[in-house]
Amino acid sequence: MKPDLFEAPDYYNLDDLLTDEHKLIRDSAREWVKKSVSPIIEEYAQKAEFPNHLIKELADIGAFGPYIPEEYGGPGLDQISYGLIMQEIERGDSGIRSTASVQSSLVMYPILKYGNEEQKMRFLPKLATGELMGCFGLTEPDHGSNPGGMTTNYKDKGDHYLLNGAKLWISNSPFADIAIVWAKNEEGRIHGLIVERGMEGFTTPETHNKWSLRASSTGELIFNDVKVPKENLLPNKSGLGAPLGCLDSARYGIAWGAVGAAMDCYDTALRYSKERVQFGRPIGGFQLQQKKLAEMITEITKAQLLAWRLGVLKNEGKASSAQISMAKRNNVEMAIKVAREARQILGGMGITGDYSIMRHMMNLESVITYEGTHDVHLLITGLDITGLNAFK
Ligand code: TGC
Ligand code: FAD
Repeated sequence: MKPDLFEAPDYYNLDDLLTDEHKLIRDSAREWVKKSVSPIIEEYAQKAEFPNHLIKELADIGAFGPYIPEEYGGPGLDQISYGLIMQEIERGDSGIRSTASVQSSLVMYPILKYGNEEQKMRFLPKLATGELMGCFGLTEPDHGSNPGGMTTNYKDKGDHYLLNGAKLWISNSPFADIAIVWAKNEEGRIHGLIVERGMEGFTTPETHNKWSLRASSTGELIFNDVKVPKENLLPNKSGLGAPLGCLDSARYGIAWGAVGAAMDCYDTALRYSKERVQFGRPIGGFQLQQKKLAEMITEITKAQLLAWRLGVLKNEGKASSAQISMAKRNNVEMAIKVAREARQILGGMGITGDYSIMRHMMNLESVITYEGTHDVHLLITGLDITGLNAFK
């Protein structure tokens, strides 16, 4: 891959909206991506392997649970800091951002919000340092967009719970030490359980043959009469709203992350358009290429503003689930469109691994599907504005 010459586009001076602390956090994540992600990511994506050696470094830049309070081992940052870290990591690769999102919003968040004090003290500090890695099991082979239909279940056996079922498409499952698993009890009520690697009957086979998110490890979670200690049940929230609450946090991070991927594609295409000469002049001088670039920076700027405003609402505790859905949907679609246009500007070179664009484009095909598909988020907006539920 070519050297990383990334210069972040900031067409509307959005830096003026950030505090010095935000900029410091953002810049250190940006530098880390340049130093540690860009030089190796193409190779890992090509061989379809997660770069495990980045785990400790991700923890060091505060990417695991940025908003987790210091008393539980987190850095206690605000939501805009969390968003900026996700933006910078996804500027490098969506798969690396996935690992950070899952650890932060889908593993640490449910333990923080729904766990008891003992669970928080036992797991959160080690998750913050990457000593423990986690995954989140909601999706099942027959229940993706409709997780409420899940069949994974547990029975009360007196001194333990007995867990059975299967989860599919689980980021980080092949190497995770713990899994937050959503399962129904005998009354059909959904609860979260902390399932630990090594429990008998629990396996995590890897999913191969992905054309997307290749530097992220994806797999299954299979539970065959797994005895889960009673103290591993998350006691403080039940029902589908519990896992969906975690998704709100992760979807928020994706709204920022997708902007990072788009910024990288735009910056690469802009630089290329000024250097590549055809018909005796840089292709950036042709109106058709300028149209692409001008539309890209316009859409990126709008998405940056949406993410920032959502961050302010999150900090104030006022962001609704539907607002988060709108930002996730808009910003991921924007990023895919930017990636497709940027790839064309590079002509044939755009399909090679010498540049990041094709990898981003392929990655974003997962990002537009996971954490609620593009269609599902549209229907959430539809429900919010009409009051009429298209899912029922
Ligand atoms: P519905 O009847 O609407 O709601 C059930 C209960 O949940 C509450 N609720 C929410 N709570 C918090 N946050 C949200 N976003 C919420 N949305 C709904 C709701 O108030 C209700 O509470 P209660 O107390 O009345 O019971 O549920 P439904 O069955 O009709 O489904 C609604 C729908 C389709 C929107 C929802 O199921 C959905 O979002 N489906 C998409 C599934 C999804 O996003 N899966 C993601 C899996 S994890 C993943 O992809 C990780 S990838 C990570 C990575 O690698 O980065
Ligand atoms: P389906 O739900 O079968 O949807 C198929 C199509 O039907 C979609 O286009 C969808 O929009 C459409 N559709 C469905 N319902 C409706 C409707 N009511 N109206 C209109 N159209 C509809 N899950 C986890 O739990 N944990 C993870 O860590 C995780 N990581 C993932 C990593 C990757 C790389 C991928 C690809 C997925 C991951 N997922 C994870 C699963 C992801 O959340 C699901 O793929 C997603 O929710 C969609 O479910 P599905 O694939 O079963 O598609």
